[in-house]
Amino acid sequence: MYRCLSCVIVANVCHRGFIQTFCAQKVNVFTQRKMKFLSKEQKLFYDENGYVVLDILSSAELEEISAEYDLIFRNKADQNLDATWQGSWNYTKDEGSNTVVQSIHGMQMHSAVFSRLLLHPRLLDACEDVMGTSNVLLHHTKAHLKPPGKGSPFPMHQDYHYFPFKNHSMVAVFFNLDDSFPENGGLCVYPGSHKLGPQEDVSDNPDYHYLNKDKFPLEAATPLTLKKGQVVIFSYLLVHGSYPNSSDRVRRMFLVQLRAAEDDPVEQVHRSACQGLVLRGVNARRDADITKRISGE
Ligand SMILES: O=C(O)CCC(=O)C(=O)O
Repeated sequence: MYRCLSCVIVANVCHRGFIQTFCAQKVNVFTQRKMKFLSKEQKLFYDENGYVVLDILSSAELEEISAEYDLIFRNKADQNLDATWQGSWNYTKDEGSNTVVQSIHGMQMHSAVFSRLLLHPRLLDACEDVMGTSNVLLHHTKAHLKPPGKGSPFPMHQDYHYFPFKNHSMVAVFFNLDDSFPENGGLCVYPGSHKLGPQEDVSDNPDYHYLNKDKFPLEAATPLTLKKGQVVIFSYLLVHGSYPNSSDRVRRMFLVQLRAAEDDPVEQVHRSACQGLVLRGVNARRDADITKRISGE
């Protein structure tokens, strides 16, 4: 609740992170939220470019996450982990090369290290700033490990096509567990592309989504060179992809997708472990209907 000069006003958060206020005089003004973690420059950079690179983790936190990540991947090495995207974009398959990206979803179901990370106070402060809401819900998590020399690329895409929401509040929080750069399969982006809105999905495979290579060639994207431990937060509308890992170094990442409690899915797709868990604030829309207690809705 925010107080106008002389009267009590009600505050709502719009999808761009501004507080819409209505005072007794029926004045309707937008004011910037008070930042908790981001500087004004970082917030402006995010609004303009659709992503921001942040230093959030301490080296002790990074070490713990990194060791636990390796342990989980080692213990699951005999399972089916390859998540290389399918579809006609996949030039590596056409050329007969055999790339892989090992993927484990729902890392918080494997270890409490990742459950704790989801509640990291500085991380959630940063997410509040970027998302413009105090009510932050988990959508899903995943880890991608691109092995040296044969790590799969990801075609340019918007995460939107996998799980569309009405107000586009969804962000990805991409933790780089290794130094990452183009040669070891690092991330690349089209800065500002989040402002274009949803772009045409040209995939010929219903389980994968990607954009027209002529409109968004991988070669024209901006590579992000990141230090290990750095976190990139980006809008699910940002056009992004990543390079093959042709280096002699591994590229490991952990990714969390978050959304505002005030937003609604366009359709019920991409259900996953712990979806809807309240990480910050409240979910006032959550039903308490006793008949739904088993289904978990
Ligand atoms: O692991 C990567 O390099 C990119 C992953 C990605 O963009 C995605 O899964 O949406």
